[in-house]
Amino acid sequence: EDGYKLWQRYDVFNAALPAGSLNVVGDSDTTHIIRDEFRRAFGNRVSEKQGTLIVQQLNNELAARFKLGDNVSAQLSDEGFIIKSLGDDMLISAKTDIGLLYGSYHLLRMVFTQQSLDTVNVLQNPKIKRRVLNHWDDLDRHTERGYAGESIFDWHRLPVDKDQRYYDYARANASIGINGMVPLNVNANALILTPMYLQKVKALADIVRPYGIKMYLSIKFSSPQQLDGLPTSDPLDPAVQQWWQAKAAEIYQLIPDFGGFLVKANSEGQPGPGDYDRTHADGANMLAKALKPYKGVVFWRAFVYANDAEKERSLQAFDEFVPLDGEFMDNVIVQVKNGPIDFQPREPFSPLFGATPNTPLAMELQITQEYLGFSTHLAYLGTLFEEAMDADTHAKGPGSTVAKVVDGSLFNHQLTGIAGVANTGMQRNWTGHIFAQSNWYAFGRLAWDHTLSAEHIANEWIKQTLTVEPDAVAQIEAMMMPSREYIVEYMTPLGLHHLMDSGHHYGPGPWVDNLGRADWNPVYYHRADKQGIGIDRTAAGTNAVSQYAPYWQERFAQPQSTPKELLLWFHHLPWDYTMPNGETLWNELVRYYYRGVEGVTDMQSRWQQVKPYIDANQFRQVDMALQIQMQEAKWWRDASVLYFQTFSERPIPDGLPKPEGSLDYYQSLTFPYAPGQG
Ligand code: BDP
Repeated sequence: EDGYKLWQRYDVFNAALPAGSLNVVGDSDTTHIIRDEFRRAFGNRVSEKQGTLIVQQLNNELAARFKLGDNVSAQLSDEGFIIKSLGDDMLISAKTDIGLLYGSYHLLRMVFTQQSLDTVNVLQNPKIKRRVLNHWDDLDRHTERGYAGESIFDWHRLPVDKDQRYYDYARANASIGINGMVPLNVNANALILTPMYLQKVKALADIVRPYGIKMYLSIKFSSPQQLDGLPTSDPLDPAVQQWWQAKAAEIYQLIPDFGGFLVKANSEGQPGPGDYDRTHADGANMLAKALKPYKGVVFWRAFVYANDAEKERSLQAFDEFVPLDGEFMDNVIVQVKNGPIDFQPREPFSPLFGATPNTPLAMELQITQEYLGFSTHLAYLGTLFEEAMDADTHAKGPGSTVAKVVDGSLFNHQLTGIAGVANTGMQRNWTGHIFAQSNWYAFGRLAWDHTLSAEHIANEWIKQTLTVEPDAVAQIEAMMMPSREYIVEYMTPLGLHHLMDSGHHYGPGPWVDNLGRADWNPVYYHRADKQGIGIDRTAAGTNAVSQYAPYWQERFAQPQSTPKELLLWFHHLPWDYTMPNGETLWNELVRYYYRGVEGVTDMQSRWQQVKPYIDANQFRQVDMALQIQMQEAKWWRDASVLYFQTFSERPIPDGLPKPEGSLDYYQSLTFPYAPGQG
């Protein structure tokens, strides 16, 4: 088993169709996919029951026969489904074939996670409407922040070569409810909008459509100039507006259900409306207007931070976007990273969530592990995603979670979306580390239903991917659930952040202080000195706390009431500051670094215990990755502790082994060929 089949192995155990026969009604590409999927899952195996599994769009007769109730249709969205058993028969029904497909995948999940199918009565609708993978893949197949080989999109051979991988990609996404894809990096290439490339995009769109997946494109804001020599890309210039309208018409001619544009503008060197003294709303609305006749939308990213030595970086997106609340057209959704800085192992929620009642916000999560150990560290991110969703903004009192902002329920928005930065590549197992598949899986599952727990999702994934043996499932769950926290501990404990080395972001670089911009340097974020460590974001410091609701302002104002995990995110504290358990900050900090490494030891020993239940090839791959992770966890720990010790001038607490190398040694390491660079 090389991991190619992801969580769709179907051979973890031999299951039978949960009925005597299958009747899929319909003749669309999607219903063919449904038949094919059942065949893959069960071959010719059927249960001893006599009944039939019917997969059919809803009609009155079915509703009456299966006692679905009068208003079942009103309860279902276009993507929703019901599964109901009646005697020996079972029905999967929906208003659309895509709903049938989702229902079928749900039933397969129930079978392969060994849930009881005696009496099934399920009705589900996705909570968030646009569930989109953002690939940071370039046209030359380099993947920015990709650690699983080159891009799966072979633009050179498209549109003729419709690689099987594209179909398998679509199957995997559909099985977890992902319904949108952006195949091109947000650091976009204008060429994607040329007729030649649009033909290639069309070929991909045609492949994924029957799986319920819409195509979106990242665009370069300066495309009118770059592609057609216009003198400007000013969004208020009529010729520029016309250019985009004509381009939209051209796209929809080829791809009638095209989803829309994703835009990184005036961020990290990308062009944007700011180049012409226009606002983000001016830029987004120009594109939104071009897409509007076709029901397309604009995902406009809020990941912006100017080169402004005066204003601390975490403040900037909020300050730029909150004043624009209400100015965006109704087919614009602003895409916000989960935290205020940049996908760190732990961040507080972005204060933008809850602060823009008149602007729908999509949340952007990073599935690829740019800051969490690339594809050699076992980091189950279901827990991170869950933490991000469940964070309570208190924007409208308690219970105003980020999830409710994103699913539209808090401020009553119909346009809802969530994006995950993909971790796919050409490696046989797609993600470089088998456990990294679980993060793709968790993203999809949570995007569909953010009330699912990370633990539940891990359990589902393990059973479909690795083993159903109960003891082994429990052991693997015990590896996955704390795995992200271990990484936080050996990289950035207690609210530290942005301590990675420059450019490639591989390994520790807390000492880095020489980059072109102050806020690219780790020293900007940890501010360690002889007195203490941490960045003061209270009113006495950068005052980032003021961007949160009063509930959090009060709590973040004092170290005693700040959650321990975010302590040094909000406070600069003396080395001898007394922690709740009576220890000094220095001792606690060091202990966390060591604890993270112990966590990796624990994962290693659990992995050895499950060996008899895991495919030999999968076992080996994870075993080797854990060895690398162990080396790198120690590297992070030792380099960080030695570096911070030069400020604290305090000993490593008794009982802990001394670091293996010297600080000079760690500082001398260079990695010119680290993967996935920007
Ligand atoms: C950062 C990445 C960079 C991306 C940027 C973004 O290092 O490669 O281009 O985010 O989200 O985390 O635009």
